[in-house]
Amino acid sequence: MSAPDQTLRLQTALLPGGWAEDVTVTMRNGRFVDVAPGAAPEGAESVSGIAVPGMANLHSHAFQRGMAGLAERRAAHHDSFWTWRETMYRFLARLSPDHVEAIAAQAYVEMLESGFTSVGEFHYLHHDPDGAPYGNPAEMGARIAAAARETGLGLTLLPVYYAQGGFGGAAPAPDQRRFICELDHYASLVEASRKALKDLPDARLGIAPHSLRAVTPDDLSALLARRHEGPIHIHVAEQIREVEDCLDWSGSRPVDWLLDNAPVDASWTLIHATHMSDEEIDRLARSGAVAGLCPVTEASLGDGIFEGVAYREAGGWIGVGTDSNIRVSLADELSTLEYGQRLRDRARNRFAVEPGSTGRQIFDAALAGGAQALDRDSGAIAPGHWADLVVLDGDHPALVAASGDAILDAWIFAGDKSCVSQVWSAGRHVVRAGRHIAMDAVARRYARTMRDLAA
Ligand code: NGQ
Ligand code: ZN
Repeated sequence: MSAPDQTLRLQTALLPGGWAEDVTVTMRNGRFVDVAPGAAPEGAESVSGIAVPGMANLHSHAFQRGMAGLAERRAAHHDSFWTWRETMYRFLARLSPDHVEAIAAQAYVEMLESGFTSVGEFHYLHHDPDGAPYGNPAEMGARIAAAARETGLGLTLLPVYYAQGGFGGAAPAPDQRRFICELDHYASLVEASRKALKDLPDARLGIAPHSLRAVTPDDLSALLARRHEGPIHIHVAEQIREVEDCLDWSGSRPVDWLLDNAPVDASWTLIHATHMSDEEIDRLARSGAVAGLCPVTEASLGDGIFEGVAYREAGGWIGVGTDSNIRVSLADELSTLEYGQRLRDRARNRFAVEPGSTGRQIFDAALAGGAQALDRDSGAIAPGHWADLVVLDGDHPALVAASGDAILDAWIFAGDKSCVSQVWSAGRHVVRAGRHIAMDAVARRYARTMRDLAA
């Protein structure tokens, strides 16, 4: 079934060749088919403002949006990532499929409104509260797909394989029972996940061994041997304790271990990769894999600061993700990424590898890495790509005096989601005048869900 072509006349647009005025773009079946600067055909819908490619959010745990702000109180003598994780486990213990769908829809509306047009959902909440599979092994994945469908956000679903509680085959803890799979069950979960995506034309399916803490080497090999296509995501080297435990267990640091024991290439995304030696930085950069950075969450959880300057100098790929969704904001992810480098180095404009706009260089890097990580034809306003398009309000106070790359500097460092006026994901026009078209219904259901969970 094909819809009629849609033609837009963009006032200003960031094209692969640079900034252009008066650009006509034609979208067909969700993709750009024609992009022609300078033309002004009759019947085209005129779009004022500044059009930029939509960004991939390469790492999300959507359900965690529902606990945003609830772990910001001191509980232990030494609050840490690990005590946050206990809070997170307590929160997820009660979530039903309806809860997950409602929370994911709210998170996805917020992603779109902030300028993300696709998400990599790193999805591990598979089973019911007792740890028993649902009738449909991908019941929860189907709810994620429903939230993507309702909101129009592009989805790369990454069903997670989780089997052990810690390095060396440690038994999983009781509060991890909703995640745990045997290899055969996981294979049926992946197949059921594929079915759950069948009505989403631009959806992709990948796999995600959760972390080296959660998967044995044998299981990782078996998983990779069974896989035929799609991206592979894994958490790695987020916390110092994880590096130390990995050294105790294997004699290697986590990124080294993975590079030595798995065929890491451009189809891989290593989430966080916060703690790397100089050698690991170089090796990861050369592998062609994407480092999936989640700067707002990494700051929130006290993970540490990614070695961005050295990694970028080595030619490494990066993308950004909203991870815990404590704040869902494209501008904040990119500015926090840069600010971490500045705070560490006591210097400015660290992420730019060349003289010139930091905003433009971070934005370009995250566009390319994000598209690669999600296996999504996106990241450029160009024929053949999904029509993932974000229009910024040129009259917004943060942007009003800016032109060219300075627009991106202003949006990322001085603006926020209020700069975003319109968004299309794969040709679906879901944000208009700064608001998602389903936002009222989604927000009402989210409010009911949160009150239900608080009761
Ligand atoms: C997650 N989140 O899977 O949601 C993890 C916490 C873990 C982050 N690492 C659980 N940020 O890593 O064990
Ligand atoms: Zn994560």
